[in-house]
Amino acid sequence: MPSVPPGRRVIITAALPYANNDLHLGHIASTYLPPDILYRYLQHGKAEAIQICASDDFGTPILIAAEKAGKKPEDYVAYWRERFEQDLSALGIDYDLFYRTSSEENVELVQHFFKVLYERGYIYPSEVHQFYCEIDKKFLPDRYVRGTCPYCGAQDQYSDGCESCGRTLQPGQILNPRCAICGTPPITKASKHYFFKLSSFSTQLKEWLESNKNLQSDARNYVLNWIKEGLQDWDITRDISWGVEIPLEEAHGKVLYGWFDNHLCYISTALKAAGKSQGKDGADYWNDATVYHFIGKDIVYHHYLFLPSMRLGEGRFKLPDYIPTRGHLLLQDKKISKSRRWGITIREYLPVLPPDYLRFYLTRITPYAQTDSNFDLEEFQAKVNNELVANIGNFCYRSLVFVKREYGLTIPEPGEAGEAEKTLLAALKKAEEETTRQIESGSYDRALKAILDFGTSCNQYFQAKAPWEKRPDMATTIYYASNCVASLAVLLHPFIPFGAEELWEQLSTGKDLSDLPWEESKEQLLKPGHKIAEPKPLFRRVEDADLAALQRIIEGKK
Ligand code: B3M
Ligand code: ZN
Repeated sequence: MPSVPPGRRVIITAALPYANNDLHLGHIASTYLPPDILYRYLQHGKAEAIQICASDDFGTPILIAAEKAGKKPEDYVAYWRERFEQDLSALGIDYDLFYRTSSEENVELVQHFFKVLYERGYIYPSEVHQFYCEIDKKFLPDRYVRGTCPYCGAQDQYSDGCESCGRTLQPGQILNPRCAICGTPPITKASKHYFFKLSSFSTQLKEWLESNKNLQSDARNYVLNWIKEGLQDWDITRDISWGVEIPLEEAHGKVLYGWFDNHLCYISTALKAAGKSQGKDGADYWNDATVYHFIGKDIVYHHYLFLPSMRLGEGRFKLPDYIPTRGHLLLQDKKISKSRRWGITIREYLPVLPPDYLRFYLTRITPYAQTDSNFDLEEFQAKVNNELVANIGNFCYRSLVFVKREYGLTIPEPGEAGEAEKTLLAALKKAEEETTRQIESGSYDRALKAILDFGTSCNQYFQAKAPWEKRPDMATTIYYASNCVASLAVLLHPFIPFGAEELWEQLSTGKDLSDLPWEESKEQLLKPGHKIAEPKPLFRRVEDADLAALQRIIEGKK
């Protein structure tokens, strides 16, 4: 690791995937790829950074799915957690720790939060009426009840939301309720539940939202509106067996709602990854860091209101500095949805094309905003072929082939830099500065664009200097061109790590790419006399047959 500026520590988290489904392209675009770009960039000597994630293990949908699969919930979630790690790692997204909300450490932290909030009066009990099945002898929260949507009349919807019209339903609102396990109509029965007083944090939340200038303004504004309309207290209890047990004698058999425990897993996992306790050293570690929580726009409510309120109530762990929030990814202009059988999972994508192509295209089309992006197969092919393969790939390969053919794989001694070289070096300096500026401000799409523009300058230089004509300054041309290749490897590393590392290998510097300080990307990294390895083409084109394969994946689900 290159040395980092003193005191710059960064904790990066990505929203925790529910342990009951494979990750698809949409998850990657909004939630898992952006933090990885930041993480990889910071590792080039910019900060001491850790990146963590975890499986979101608890909740009614997961318990039901486990029951259906005939598995114990513990085994069921372990299966998915392993798949997440495999899929993410295959895309080059690795974590200091990929943990789980059901970990011992998280349960400990969650119960501690409950106790403190309860003692301080931020959690209070209240009697509620719940669906109960007399056949199964069970309370039936959320997805345990199906019925007719009171808004649009769609049948066979879960009691917490309608998949047909997209509305959220409150307990008791569903019409013609039936138990999802046995099909009989449930009765209602009283149960003691615990509520979190979200309303008492309105003023503090408002102050934080207004003073934290790092938050995106679109999210900030509509969260401020929710506060203006008045915040509802949250029912944080579930009458099921799978969850963090409520640490009170009289609450025996009840567990906490998943959204009470899951975001605390950011803290418990980061502390575990850093080897800190949940006591003072852990709190100091957390509070000394710049904290990023990357999310998709559908969980804004939880991250801008629920999460900060709980932290404010407990008081020891600071609020996030950044909550980078991105919109949905559409696929061929349609919403990705498992129930509507529309989408491509990572597992389905990977046998077809390299991970870098997906990273490249998703970064290109995903802005730092809540607007939705669209994965368009033809645009994907065109962007990869024109911008990555033709622009970047060809320039690198052509330059290194000259080093091989004309100089026996040895970087030649350059002559004096002329106008063309000065223009090229100015373009490189600009690219490094612009990429840095855009990454630091969250716009990874623009950062990548700045590198591509530099790639265009490199190609123009090469064309203009026409080394194949063997002019007297050919050595100068090849020296500067191959040094630009080295710079590109560093600059592209956060975005397309596989290609960047392969390129770096070809340059045979003997150093780890991640060990290179970021700023050095604007220097001449290859000295005259340095010997490179055998050049190879970095990328292959996306063929029509590849698109057809992706198309078949989509069609195959219908
Ligand atoms: N498990 C996934 C979602 O709602 C949810 C995120 C938890 S982050 C603490 O998209
Ligand atoms: Zn409906």
